[in-house]
Amino acid sequence: MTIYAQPGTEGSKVTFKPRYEHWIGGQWVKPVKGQYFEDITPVTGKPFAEVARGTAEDIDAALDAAHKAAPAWGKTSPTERAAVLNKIADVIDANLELLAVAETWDNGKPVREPLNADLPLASDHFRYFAAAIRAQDGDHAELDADTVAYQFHEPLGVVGQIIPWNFPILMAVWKLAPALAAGNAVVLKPAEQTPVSILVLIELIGDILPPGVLNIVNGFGVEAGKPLASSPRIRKIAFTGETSTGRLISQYASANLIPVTLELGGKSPNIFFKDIADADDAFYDKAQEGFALFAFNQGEVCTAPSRALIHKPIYDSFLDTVTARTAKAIQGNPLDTDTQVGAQASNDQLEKILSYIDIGKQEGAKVRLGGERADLGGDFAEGYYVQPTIFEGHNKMRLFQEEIFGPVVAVTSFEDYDDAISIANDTLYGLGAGVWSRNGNVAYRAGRDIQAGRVWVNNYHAYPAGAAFGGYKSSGIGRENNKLALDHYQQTKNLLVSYSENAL
Ligand code: TXE
Repeated sequence: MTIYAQPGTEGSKVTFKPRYEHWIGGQWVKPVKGQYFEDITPVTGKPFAEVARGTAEDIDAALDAAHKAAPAWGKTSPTERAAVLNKIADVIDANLELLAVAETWDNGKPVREPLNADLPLASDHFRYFAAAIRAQDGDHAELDADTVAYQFHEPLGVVGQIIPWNFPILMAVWKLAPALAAGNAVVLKPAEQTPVSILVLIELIGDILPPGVLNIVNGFGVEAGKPLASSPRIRKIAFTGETSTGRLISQYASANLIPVTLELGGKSPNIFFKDIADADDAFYDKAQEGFALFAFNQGEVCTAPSRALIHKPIYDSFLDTVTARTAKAIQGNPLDTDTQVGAQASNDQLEKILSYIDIGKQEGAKVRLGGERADLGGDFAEGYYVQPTIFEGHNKMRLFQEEIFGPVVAVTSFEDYDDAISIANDTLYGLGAGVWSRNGNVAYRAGRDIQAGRVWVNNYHAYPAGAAFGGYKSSGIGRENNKLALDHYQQTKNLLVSYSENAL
């Protein structure tokens, strides 16, 4: 067990600056309008740094820098760009504890997550796209004996990226790695709730990239995000966040006829078939863990398994077991490596979750576990903690249909295979899903029948760089991860060459 010192106290791995600016053209730049906002740590509910409050003028300055840098960066060889990405990965690995403490302080997640997942995944992501861009081939078609059509990948130029607050560093990296690998210059806006950990990363990696290739403008959605997403000076916008905001981003982008990738909300079903009770102990244990993952990262995960569907014959016994197991999850100081459930990212998010817990109770759902704000006392009394909460109800309830984005799972039973699939697909969303069965036929069919972009079969919450990720239905457009993400950041150039000596 390690308990990291709180930033600002003796022995802390990270020392935050009192004030953070924008990162534009390879340097720290003050906001044109001179305004700042406070970044609050959800761990204690107290402000810890001021951050530049960006506006359209700052976005313009960042776009100027990006346009200046884009042509030369776009012409570097894949080998050169791969070397830069690999260097960034090395710096992340070398600063693991510093970045993990910064991420925990900014977002509230237990430090074991960035140490073991977010940051190792982030450095691996850069390495994956470094390799992918070097391995990417063009294409050609022989149209006739004298005519060849060559297909080349070219960078789009300058792209915009808007980031959420639930995995601040990892979500930035998911977008940056393919964009930079493909040779684009980027203007990125972090979420206003969690800007600082990304800026701490920039302090470490900023000089590795040529000035202007990566620019960060901080600020709020309408003030800074909208001018970025609606600018005619970007060739693409990538966004992760709420579905309703995703619709707005689409509208802004359509005015300029640029492509969008949207990674939006979810209400992911996690389906437990009856045969798991007959499986060996290790597998049954793994399935129970798969249920309890709804509280992972405080439920602030777009693919959180927030609806559990349990086969009727095992409903009571499985629910008793997983309720007891979830009750043992350690909630406490997020800087303690033993802690499994930390703080919600913001006061707004805390209030949203508590209001959904009230809605659940009013709808007549039965609380099996939790159902209240968690009071940790001491330093953490003002922090944003919610007890892991298990509700029983039915799929028509708002609890089952609306994204809560908290450590709250809505549980129901199903009769048979068809019933399971019909409940699973009775949702606006289609981002993630889980299937637990030792019967290969059932598991495979369910994986194919569920309308979601990622179905985990006999595992959950794995995010390897090589596995394509994205939503069906209202959960989004396009894919991240996997080499196919490069397509979203590249233009196709077709060069149609005649080698014939004859006249046309
Ligand atoms: O999201 P927003 P919020 C869901 C989750 C959460 C809810 C609200 O259910 O409770 O959304 O969170 C920027 N033009 N997810 O309000 O508003 C904003 O500044 C341009 C799921 O924080 O979508 C931030 O950088 N940009 C999700 C980013 O969009 C705008 C992760 C996300 O903020 C903008 C986060 C605008 N008009 C929340 N308005 C997931 N899929 O993982 C806001 N932004």
